[in-house]
Amino acid sequence: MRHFTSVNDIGNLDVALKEAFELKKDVFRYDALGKNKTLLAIFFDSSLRTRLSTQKAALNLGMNAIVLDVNQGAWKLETGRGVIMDGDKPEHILEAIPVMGSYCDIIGLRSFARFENKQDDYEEKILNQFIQYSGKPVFSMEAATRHPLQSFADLITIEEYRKTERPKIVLTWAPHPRSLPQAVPNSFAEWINATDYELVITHPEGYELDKRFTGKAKIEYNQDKAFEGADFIYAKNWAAYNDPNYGKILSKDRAWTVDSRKMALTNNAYFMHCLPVRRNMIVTDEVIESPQSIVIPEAANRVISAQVVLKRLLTDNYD
Ligand code: AN0
Ligand code: CP
Repeated sequence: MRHFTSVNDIGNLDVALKEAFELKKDVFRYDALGKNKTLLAIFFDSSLRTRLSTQKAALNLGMNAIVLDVNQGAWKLETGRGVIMDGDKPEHILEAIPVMGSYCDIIGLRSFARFENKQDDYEEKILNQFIQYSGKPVFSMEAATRHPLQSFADLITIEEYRKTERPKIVLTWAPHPRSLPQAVPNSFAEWINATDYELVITHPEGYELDKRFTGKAKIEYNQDKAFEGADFIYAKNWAAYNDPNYGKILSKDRAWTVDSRKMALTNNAYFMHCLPVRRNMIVTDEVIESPQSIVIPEAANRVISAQVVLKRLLTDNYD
């Protein structure tokens, strides 16, 4: 594996999951693998879990980890070529990327969709510039269209909790006051579609996701109907994808908030969310605090998904 940006880079999922569970049993087993190797984790956007779990994964493998918050203390970066740089951005990303690459062995990048230009977002312009110009293996810590470390951790968690061979997994839209990217739901759908599990996606009309990600999933506009018989409820807000509403909020309807009445329609489903979550917008206090809520073990598995990915990047590029 040279770079990690989607489920396609991880190869056979059963093998990857087996590796994850082996690592989870003994996280320090490969603590010599990363000796004298440096991870540079670059954040264009805020993070709690990704920032900590990725550093912890690197430390477990014996790596050094350095972190850059681009918008706090670094120079503001121009991204467009041909721009006359007489504004507020003193540095161009085309110099910054190879400079950052020269200080490390592996780069982790967080750069959300900007919702300014759909094509730039969906072509992963920033992530691909890092791949092209850094000279180093790059992995996504949530890019414009995907959050693969999250989805991998989600799948590890589903494997730990599922009671049936082929669980019914429901991805439900829920309301939020701000425009959020489609990366988490896109990526979740893509990873679940790589298994043979049943995936149902429910959202208000107008919130359809890109079919390249939702693939064979069933779309159900009636949330109650979608919840019937579900084994896992995965809640997430996202902004509209379809033109002319790309990046817009079409609804803040709290009738879509996940509550106990809706959870009672399920097959005693587990509740999942990638976090951070806005209580009583996405999910009620009662549901997120219930014994069926597995958001904390889900977040804990972020160390494991990051560690599998870093281990493979180290082994395939430096061993
Ligand atoms: C981000 C998102 O929805 O993509 C990060 C989630 C991991 N969430 C927020 O910005 C609240
Ligand atoms: N789930 C997740 O990626 O959280 P952070 O945005 O806090 O990293």
